[in-house]
Amino acid sequence: MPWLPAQVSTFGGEIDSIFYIILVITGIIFLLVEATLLWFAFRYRHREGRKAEHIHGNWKVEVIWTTIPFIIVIALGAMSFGPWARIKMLGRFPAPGLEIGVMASQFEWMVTYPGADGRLGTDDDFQRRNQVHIPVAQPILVHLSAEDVIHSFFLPHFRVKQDAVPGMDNQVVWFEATEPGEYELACAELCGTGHTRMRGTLVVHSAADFETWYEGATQTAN
Ligand SMILES: [Cu+2]
Repeated sequence: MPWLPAQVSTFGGEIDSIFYIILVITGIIFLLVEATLLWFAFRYRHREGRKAEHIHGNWKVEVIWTTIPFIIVIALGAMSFGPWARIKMLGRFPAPGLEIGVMASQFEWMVTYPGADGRLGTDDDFQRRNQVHIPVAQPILVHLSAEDVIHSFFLPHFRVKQDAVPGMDNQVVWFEATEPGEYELACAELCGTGHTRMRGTLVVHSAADFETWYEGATQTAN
């Protein structure tokens, strides 16, 4: 559909499907409610000589308008539980092909990559400001943190959005890219006067290009 950005992550399609199902259900209900409102406003408009009547509830109608939304909400919950568990539950994360750290601050993203030893949190780690480089077709695990206020790590093309809250350790998010290219990294939490400038670039490389970039980066870092 044209109004969402093209999606390039392994789980983006599932999220879009859920989004459209909810949009259709809420859209139909919205139209029905507005049509009923207009019809009632017309049907029961003021007329000379007609007196208003009091009604004291209608058991049957109340049961119907409680049961139908209940069933819809339970069905939506059941439908989205599988994708939710796979995308958000720590124990279900896939083994990462690359782990990076992202520190959000007013107003930039500091990205930390593991150095030649392949491990984060060691001396040979290196950093890039507002630049995330990843290989295509590999699960990427991001360790998110915030230095000052709440920010939100938003990759619109990947259907990824996760708050970065200061003082909270081990906020993690994962995703896997399906297409090489350059994509936007935005902050989705109003975090101060420079919020709109808080943009980074996510570069998805082919496997070979990523090797080249990574080798170059580790050499200049040391
Ligand atoms: Cu921010």
